[in-house]
Amino acid sequence: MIVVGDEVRAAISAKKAVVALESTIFSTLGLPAPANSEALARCTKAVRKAGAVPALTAVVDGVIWVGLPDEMQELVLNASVKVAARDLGVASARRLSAGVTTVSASVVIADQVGIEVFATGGIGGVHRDAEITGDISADLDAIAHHGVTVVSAGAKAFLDLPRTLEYLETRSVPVIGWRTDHFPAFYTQSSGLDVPYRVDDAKSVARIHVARRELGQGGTLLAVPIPTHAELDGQRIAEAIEEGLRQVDGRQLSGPQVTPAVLAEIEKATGGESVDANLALAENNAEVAAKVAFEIAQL
Ligand code: PSU
Ligand code: MN
Repeated sequence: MIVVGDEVRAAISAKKAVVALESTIFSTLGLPAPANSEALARCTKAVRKAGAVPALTAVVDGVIWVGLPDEMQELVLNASVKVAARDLGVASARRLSAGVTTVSASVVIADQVGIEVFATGGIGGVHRDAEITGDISADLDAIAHHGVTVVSAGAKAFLDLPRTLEYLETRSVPVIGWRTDHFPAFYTQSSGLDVPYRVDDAKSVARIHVARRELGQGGTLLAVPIPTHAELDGQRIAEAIEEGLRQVDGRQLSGPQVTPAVLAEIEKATGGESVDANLALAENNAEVAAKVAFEIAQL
């Protein structure tokens, strides 16, 4: 069962701006405590400040929440069961006590209740050894399939970014650079790869979103570079990623375990700098998403 929180339900019926948020990033699978609760507070505040209503998604006692009530947020911060799109139905039917939603699950939920904009830090993508492991995040297909504009700082930098862009092209997802011609690399502003489209204001994103909605096409990826003041040194983060991947490589991890393990190792290798960067970019994405949602609501 999907339950829409009161404030979110009112906003949807009044056609006001709403921004869906995933919860994996706010659990310890995404960020270490207490940075996870700080991230949640900063993102929800940023959405409100820009004139939209935040709608946090999560599973609690089998209920798929969108607009999780504040008093239940503690459950999300402590949860360690990752719920992707494939897991949603099972989590609901089996009354999972507490589960955190990924991008793929959140996009499914948002679409189902009529929320058209979603924000996160970085989406999942094609992993670097995908030709061997077959590991391609379900986030990509979920975005392709659901008419939600997803705002992120590109895809996580430890992924295979060129292949991630190729895959998005194959699935007809337009990747739009927010005030940039380059695909961001999460911790740094540019991966050096070109994006097919650039926009410089929220209204332009809203127009593209609405045009795709009229066509009955799927989602759009708005790629927002990390703010300049929070950007990490490219060389240093590249080394930390190599180190993180090496650490995880020997552990025979697969499926949903891979991403949280790599994130934790990168955090270690950067001495926590990656966490500060993650907070800053997630907050910035939430703000941009709210502006886009606001403009969509005007059209
Ligand atoms: N962004 C972060 N940290 C995270 C994630 C995103 O900064 O933990 C999560 C998101 O929930 C995303 C998921 O949907 O990782 C992708 O996991 P996988 O690679 O297993 O598809
Ligand atoms: Mn995977």
